[in-house]
Amino acid sequence: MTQTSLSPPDDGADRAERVEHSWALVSIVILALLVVIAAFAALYHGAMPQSRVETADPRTLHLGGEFIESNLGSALEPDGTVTVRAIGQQYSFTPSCILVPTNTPVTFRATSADVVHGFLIDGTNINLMLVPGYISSLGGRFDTPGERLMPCHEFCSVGHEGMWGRIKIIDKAAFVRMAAERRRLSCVE
Ligand SMILES: [Cu+2]
Repeated sequence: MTQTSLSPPDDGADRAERVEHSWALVSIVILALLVVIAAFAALYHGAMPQSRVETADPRTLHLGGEFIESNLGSALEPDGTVTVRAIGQQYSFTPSCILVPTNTPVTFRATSADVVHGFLIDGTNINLMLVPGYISSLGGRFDTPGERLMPCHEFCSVGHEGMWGRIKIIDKAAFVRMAAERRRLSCVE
């Protein structure tokens, strides 16, 4: 008997183990990459987990709180940014014309008073779903003055096709002058 015939037959077990280790390593690298992406999104973009979800009772929006009618429209904050509050309902937005300044960080906060609506500003990546019971929020910035359309892009029943709003972007100095006179601004005539 020779030495080689005494060793166990080569059934590929070693090779299979090596392959398994390689695949395990690939999975670990993917997991590590996802952790890095999540950490980057959380720290750099200020993304929050779903547990931070903000709610607003659609039955009492008109009675008080953030989305009462007198609080809708554009507000200049003490830090120089602008907050826009709006409501979508069958089949219009309130306010139906939103006024924002150029070159200013703008935060949109909106909700729905009835069914799901869409909040989309044409030609930008501002695109929200307005879900009754929840507050949708997104930041944006506008470089040039002008006017943009804001169609509801979630089918919300028979009058959906007539549900349009407008965004009017005006010079920052003019906006600041108007904000000194009125607490909430809009371009509704
Ligand atoms: Cu709608």
